Amino acid sequence: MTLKIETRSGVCGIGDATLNGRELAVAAYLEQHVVPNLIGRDAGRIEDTWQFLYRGAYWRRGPVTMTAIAAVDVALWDILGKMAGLPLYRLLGGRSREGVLVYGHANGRDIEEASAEVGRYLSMGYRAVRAQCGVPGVKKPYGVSRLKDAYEPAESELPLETEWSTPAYLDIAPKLFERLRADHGRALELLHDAHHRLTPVEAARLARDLEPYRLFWLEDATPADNPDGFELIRRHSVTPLAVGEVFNSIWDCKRLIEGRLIDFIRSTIVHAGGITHVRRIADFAAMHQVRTGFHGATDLSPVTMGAALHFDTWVPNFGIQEYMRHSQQTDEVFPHDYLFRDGRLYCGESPGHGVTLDEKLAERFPYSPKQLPVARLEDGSMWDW
Ligand code: GCO
Ligand code: MG
Repeated sequence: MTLKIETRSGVCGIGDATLNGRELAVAAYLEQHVVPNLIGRDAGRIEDTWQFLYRGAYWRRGPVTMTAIAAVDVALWDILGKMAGLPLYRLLGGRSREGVLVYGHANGRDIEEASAEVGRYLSMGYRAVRAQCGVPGVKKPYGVSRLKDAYEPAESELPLETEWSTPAYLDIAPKLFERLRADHGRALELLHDAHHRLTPVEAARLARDLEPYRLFWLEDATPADNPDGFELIRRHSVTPLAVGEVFNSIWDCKRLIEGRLIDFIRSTIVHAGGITHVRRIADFAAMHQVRTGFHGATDLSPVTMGAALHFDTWVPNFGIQEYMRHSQQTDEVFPHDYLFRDGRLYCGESPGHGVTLDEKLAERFPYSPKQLPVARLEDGSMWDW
């Protein structure tokens, strides 16, 4: 879902509005409730427009609202860059680093295959890799996909039913990382995503069991709806923790950050109110030694990737950026100037965020609704996917 804003003088900016599996809700929010408020406004009043859309709606926060606001915000920053003739990172305050460390996803049906995939990522030049593997006895566990470069978990019109077994997972996950360190050494950065499936005490146990393998981070170890759970994990382990891809506001992050209950904040531009809001989250995080680690699965569009890379190039407390490769079709619909070299991404120098939209080509790919899977325990109980 992409929003295009055009000024009276003919300058265009684009913003990503993709909320995977709930796309049309954001489209309706934009079309019916936001766009009519934008007509005739000064495109340069980015902060005021943000406050207008946030405070002015009376109903605050939530993924639909904050994704819609993000789309407007990013399109306005893009316009500002084009008007100033400057790349976005320069508007934010200029370069803090040359390139942005990224991680890709290696996954396999078993440990053997996952380790071979990590090797493949290393040979592509990655210095950091997220690793996931199949769980014995579990059909369609999280993170194991047929696609090896992109990652598109929303596969069917109605949610795919998948299975989950926490005991089997807690047994295999440390074995995976033991093997990866044995096969690939200590220099590589390794990451892992538990995708919200553990209780706090189970998460504490996993974080402790993974300590010998020095993870860069363990992500979404337990659902963050209740941030208190992270205190329990912290009491038992020094494995760094990352949280926040499903957050949409600084208020979701506040307790975790100020309590130093996490090490990396994952909330990214498209789902957390755009550059204007994520900048506040990053500054707040910096005060508590928490670094950024933006979500960057392929179900976030190249527009978000472009904007995120400018942000990552500027933000002082940068940690890492997730980077999965979009399909060739997606790359053609969204021409962009960022590039990957030796494990890092480099944003370009074109004005704005450097990503454009080929509207003619986009017409060739009509919307086909897909929802994310759901997960159930062996006895049929609904679980977190
Ligand atoms: C990640 C994420 C994604 C999400 C997906 C949801 O860490 O990359 O967990 O894979 O599951 O983006 O749409
Ligand atoms: Mg994740």
